[in-house]
Amino acid sequence: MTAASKKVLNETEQLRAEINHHNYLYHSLDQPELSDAEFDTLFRRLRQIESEYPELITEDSPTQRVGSIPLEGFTQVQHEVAMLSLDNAFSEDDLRDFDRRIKTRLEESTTIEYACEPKIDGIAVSLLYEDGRLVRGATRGDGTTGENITQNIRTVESVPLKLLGSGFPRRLEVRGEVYIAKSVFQHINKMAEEAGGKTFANPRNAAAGSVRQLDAKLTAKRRLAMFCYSVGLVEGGDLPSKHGEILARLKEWGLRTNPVIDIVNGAEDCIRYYENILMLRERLDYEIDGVVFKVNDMDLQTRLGLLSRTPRWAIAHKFPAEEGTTRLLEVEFQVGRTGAITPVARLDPVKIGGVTISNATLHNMDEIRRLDLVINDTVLVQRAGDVIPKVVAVRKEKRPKKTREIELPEYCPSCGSDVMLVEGEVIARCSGGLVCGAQRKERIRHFASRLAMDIEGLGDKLVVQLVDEGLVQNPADLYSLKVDDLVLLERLAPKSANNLLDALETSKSTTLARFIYALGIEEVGESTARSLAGYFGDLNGLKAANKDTLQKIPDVGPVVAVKIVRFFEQAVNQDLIEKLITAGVVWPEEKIETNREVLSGETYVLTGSLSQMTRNEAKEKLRSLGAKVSGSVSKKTSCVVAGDAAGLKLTKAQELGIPIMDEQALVALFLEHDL
Ligand code: JCF
Repeated sequence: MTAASKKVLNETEQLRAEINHHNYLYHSLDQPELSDAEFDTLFRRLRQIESEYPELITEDSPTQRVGSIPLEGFTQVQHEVAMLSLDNAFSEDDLRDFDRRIKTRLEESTTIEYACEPKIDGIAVSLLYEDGRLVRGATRGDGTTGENITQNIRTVESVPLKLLGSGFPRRLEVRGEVYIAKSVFQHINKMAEEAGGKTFANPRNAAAGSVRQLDAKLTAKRRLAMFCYSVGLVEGGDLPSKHGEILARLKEWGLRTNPVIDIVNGAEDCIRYYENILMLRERLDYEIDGVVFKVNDMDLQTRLGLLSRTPRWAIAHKFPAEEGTTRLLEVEFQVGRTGAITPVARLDPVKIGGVTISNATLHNMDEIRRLDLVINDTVLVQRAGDVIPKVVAVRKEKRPKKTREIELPEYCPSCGSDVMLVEGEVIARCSGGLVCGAQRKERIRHFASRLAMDIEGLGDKLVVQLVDEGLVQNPADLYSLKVDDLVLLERLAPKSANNLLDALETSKSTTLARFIYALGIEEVGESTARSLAGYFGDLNGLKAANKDTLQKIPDVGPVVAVKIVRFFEQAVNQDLIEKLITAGVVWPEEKIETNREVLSGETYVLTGSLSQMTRNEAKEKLRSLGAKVSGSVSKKTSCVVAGDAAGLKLTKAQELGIPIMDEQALVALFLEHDL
């Protein structure tokens, strides 16, 4: 082997600096300037040189993030400056009290300046840099003693192995939160599920597990990220006198800080910040559980000092808890419109995020097995936005002696027909079809619902009564109801009976899309129904379509196509449609969507954030114009729609010379086609 020449040495250093710079642009600033391919080229070149001249490899070379030898265990780390935790505020008043305490203690009557940031729901870690090189990564542990997780921290691409620029203290300890992005978490769980492995209950658990892997190769696969939020030990150098400026300095040195950090004055502005972040929460790709406020002036921080475990100068304003623990009282099985039998948890009522929860979904029997759940278990329940609460974990250590297994019923809890388990599906179904009262009720309820036939006044309770009294067997029977039938029902005044008949009459004039949706074909939701109506223009075309024709429609795949064909093959369904039409259900002829020729055969990619519509709206409209919408840019892409802060995909499109349109142009395109 020849010794590396001066020229090779220069190139190596040049490559490392370039890679570090682009790594920083991509991972810390989220503003990449290179395509993945260009970045890879640099990286591969460096690898090649290093394999030719192994003596040139340094610890902080960007190729050296993943070590090869798994550890036997973690060693301990003594934090030279204790890693504190934060006191919590649970209300606006708690926050005002915090502000008042600070002013009293400082004998200050003027407004206090606060640095505000989202509180990341991850794992607190410490990074130690000596002469700008990462020499140690540690967990917080109990605040005094943590674990040495250097080899795992090195795999985190937003953590620089070497600080950029200059002027950093000789020894600098940076602290922050390591986490897994929501999108990455979903991907990890999906892969684990497909491989039949263990899934994680939430991103935080996944991050905690990843940080404590003995084999850094596994950690690397978890794609951890980090936001830095403060410094600990500082030796041999000075930092600015404001917290916000320190963070800005960290950012210059290549460390990743949160982009929505703000500096505000006084408690009321802190409260406004909290509310803004709460609104932004859903849209962030990482989980947060509140916001943190810190006195911005470091001298004031020093004057305020610390309590035993928490600083007096900072507080976490927590979001209302969205998880709670309670006891599983019973599991009941509900029969849906298409006969799907779903286990539902009946819970000891518990308040979660201000809402009392007494039911939660369990999806299917596989989920119950995965959770290893038995009756009387203590369970962790999660409520996200307005979706149905779900049981996410079992507190095994709290399992009482007296428990009972949860078993799938052999017979339908509604009609007593056999319960079937369809091959390849995890969902159990009642085999009773329209004999099953529960299915009939659900089907009628669906038929009458707002986005279907929109029969006002036909609520759930009334549907139950009508079916139980034998007045209505199928949706078409609704249209033969008479006042005399209705007034016999309990609690239905003559006036309401008349109103219902009027509503039934009104509902007969509908649209083809609503009618198709109301039929309750499995897998045909409201938007698919609209596509079908737009594509065929009339019911006969749809009835006669085979599965190949159906699959030409943008949101119809092979599974849906088969369900549609089967639906129209069945005599009961043909009969139902006939009866409905005879009863007088009509719709205006649908204009066949000529629109779908507009972008037929083209593939669009959306990137960045849109301000005038949601991504889903944009996707749906593009599809209605006949375009395919894809997630990644390739030579086959026809056009990239670049919203705000568009990243890699935009770069890639520019490189490949693919046409790019901005949101304005997209809006114009939609307007042009009445969308
Ligand atoms: O994001 C966080 N979880 C977070 C935790 C942010 C902070 O600024 C913190 C923290 C814990 C302690 N600051 C301290 C002093």
